[in-house]
Amino acid sequence: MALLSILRYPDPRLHTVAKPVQAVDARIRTLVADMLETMYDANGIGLAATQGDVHERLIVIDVSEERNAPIVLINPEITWASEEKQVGDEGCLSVPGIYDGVERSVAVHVSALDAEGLPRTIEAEGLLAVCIQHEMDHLLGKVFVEYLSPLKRKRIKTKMLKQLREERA
Ligand code: K1U
Ligand code: ZN
Repeated sequence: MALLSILRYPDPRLHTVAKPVQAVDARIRTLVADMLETMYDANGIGLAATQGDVHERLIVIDVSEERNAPIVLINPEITWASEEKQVGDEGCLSVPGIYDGVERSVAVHVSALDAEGLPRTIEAEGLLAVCIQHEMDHLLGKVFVEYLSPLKRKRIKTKMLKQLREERA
């Protein structure tokens, strides 16, 4: 297994639209293992393949306290989203240190393939529903800061570029 390097906002590659996974084969199973390892190592509750610069429709999630309940969603599609919405604070491993409120559906239904390539459906609410919507946005090339005001986004971009410059100095 290997840790993936997580793309940092405002890297333009984060805006790539992911393509469907063609076959759940050994390459995809290795990618799933690497994404889970990377998510746990970074203390995240989710990770989209996009963040690892792999532009295929694959996300991993674990919202459990014990960090022992991984969810793998390949070619996920939201089949239903509640009209009821709620604003909650979100973070992103690609935008470290930034947390802000985003409005999301309170509940979603998702269909996908699991790590074995078998179809599965999930009826999610609460943090899991929020995380699924956040990760699926990544697959569409959208980062949560794009829901914020242009002024906030500009400030975040400046802060991220400064952080990157300092890390490289
Ligand atoms: O996509 C990612 O970068 C992962 C992201 C997922 C996420 C967190 C919070 C709301 C929606 C989606 C993270 O895991 S950020 C990590 C983090 O600090 C966090 C962990 C648990 C709850 C809230 C934030
Ligand atoms: Zn994110």
